[in-house]
Amino acid sequence: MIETFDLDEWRKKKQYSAAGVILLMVAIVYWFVYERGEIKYVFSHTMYVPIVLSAIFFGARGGILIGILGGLVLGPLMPMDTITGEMQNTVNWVYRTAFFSLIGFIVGFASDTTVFYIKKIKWLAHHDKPTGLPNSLLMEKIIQTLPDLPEDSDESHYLIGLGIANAVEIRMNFGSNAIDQILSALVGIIRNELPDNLLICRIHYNSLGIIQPKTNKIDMKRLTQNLEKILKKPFAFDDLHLHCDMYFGCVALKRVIDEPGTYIEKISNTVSEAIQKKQHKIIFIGRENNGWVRENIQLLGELKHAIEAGELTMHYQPKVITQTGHICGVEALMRWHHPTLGNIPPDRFIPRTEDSTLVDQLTYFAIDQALRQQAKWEKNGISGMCVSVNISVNNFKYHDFTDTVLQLLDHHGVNGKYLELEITETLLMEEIERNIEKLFTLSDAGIILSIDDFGTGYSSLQYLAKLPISFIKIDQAFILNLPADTKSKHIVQTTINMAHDLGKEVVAEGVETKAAYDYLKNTDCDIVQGYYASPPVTAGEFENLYRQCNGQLLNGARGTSQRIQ
Ligand code: G
Ligand code: G
Ligand code: MN
Repeated sequence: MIETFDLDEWRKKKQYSAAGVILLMVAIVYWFVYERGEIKYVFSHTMYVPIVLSAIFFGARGGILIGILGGLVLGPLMPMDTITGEMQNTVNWVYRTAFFSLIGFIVGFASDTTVFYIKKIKWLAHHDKPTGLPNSLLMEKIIQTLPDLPEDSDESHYLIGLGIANAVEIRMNFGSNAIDQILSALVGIIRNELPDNLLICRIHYNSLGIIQPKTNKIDMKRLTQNLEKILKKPFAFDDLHLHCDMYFGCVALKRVIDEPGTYIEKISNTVSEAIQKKQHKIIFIGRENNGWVRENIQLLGELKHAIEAGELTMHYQPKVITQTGHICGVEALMRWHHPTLGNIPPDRFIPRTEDSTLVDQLTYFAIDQALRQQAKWEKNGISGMCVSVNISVNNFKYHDFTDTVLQLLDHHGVNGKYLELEITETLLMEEIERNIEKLFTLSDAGIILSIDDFGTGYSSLQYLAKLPISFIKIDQAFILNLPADTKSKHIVQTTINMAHDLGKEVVAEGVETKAAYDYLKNTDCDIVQGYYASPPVTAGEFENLYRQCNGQLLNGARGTSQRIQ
């Protein structure tokens, strides 16, 4: 923040010395006028200097006081003419005194008003008006003053962020002052029920920031448990009791190392994450993971450039028809080779991108590359490859997503049946109603749709039957331990039966061993994908692989299977 000149502080600091100087000046003016020998002339006007000074430093009252004092000093005791000893008329000095006081008052009033507004602006810059709480700027300043704690101490400073997840809903239905009132009520409860060394601030319209300095883990646990209880209560707004979905995120630190401004960002991020995952969250900031927020945001910032600079590429993992061992398609998986950070694993940037507005560009890139590759293979004699691309439900939030996909098919001259879109189970089911129509538009164009990571979320069987989904991809977690793990076997078997009953096919992901492959073959799993057949490889490597095995990657004969390569 830019520090501006603060009249109020300056006044307070200088008041003692100013008082001395002013009185001295009054005396000097008296002496000066007396020495000049006559009050008739202009010299008496010099008295305005101490009057104005006093008004600036002490306000209207100071101005009037020195006005009167100055008037009296130059008043009855000061002769009109020191040589002749002629005295002043009373009206003369009384009028002058009144005038001095008036000027003192006017200047003092102006000075007081300025100070009042400076104080107000200063307060507003550091506080939230509706709740009167310190704002994020002041909170950040307070954080910067937290003392360092030893690394091995069991105490930390805790920065808690607390957000209302359904704030938009509340604001739309009850107006924005509902949020102000709820937060004020919450602050009241926190002050009553939690330790009183907490410093509470408002960091966004829907969230509070709380500083709990120097606390050990046990006390902090108790505090978060109490906070959880408090957050479950309904909050009063006018005569109503409103339910707020509130989540908190907590940042623990031993010492303040970051540049100012970054802690509020960290708190906001943990709150957002807590809201998104619908669970309270605690993270620890030590020296080693200090840069995580910044790095994440920076990565996102670089992603657009990375797409243009060709740092992103697609790798392809073959999918194999279980019974014959023939390659029927590939899953396109994104890889980022960063010029300084090296290979960045997809889990480091994809989930963040999927939640950001960059998701449409990322998916556009993936589909564009995959279709270009498909067309190229088709031309080079590797025909009938269905390329699947992972998409996010957030893609559907862009209203032109389906049109864009259809245009891309058209642009590359690829038939819709050679493009498969994989959507994770959890995300698909969460927002199904909104996206159903779009799924049908895609499937009407011949595009294959599949549910990814099946078994990790909760699918509605009703939707599963109704949706134009062709494939169910069983999550790796259930495949990796086949055939040893009985539970996995039950789940896989049940899923396959159910999918077949619904007229859908099953893909097993994460097939790493011959034993798993054999098991899947005997349970009528339709397609397998995994390291046993091949890891994800570059387009060129895939071409070589395909040609070497003539499209048959595994030996499909029942009971005698073996990798052909
Ligand atoms: O190889 P693997 O580490 O590639 O992939 C990790 C995760 O990233 C998987 O869950 C996969 O679905 C996802 N992923 C890989 N490539 C893409 C992509 O192009 N788009 C999207 N949305 N997700 C991808
Ligand atoms: O979520 P999705 O199914 O899109 O993710 C595919 C992920 O699984 C990719 O990260 C890919 O590299 C990885 N993968 C592919 N085959 C295997 C395998 O056989 N074993 C393991 N552990 N991972 C695999
Ligand atoms: Mn996938």
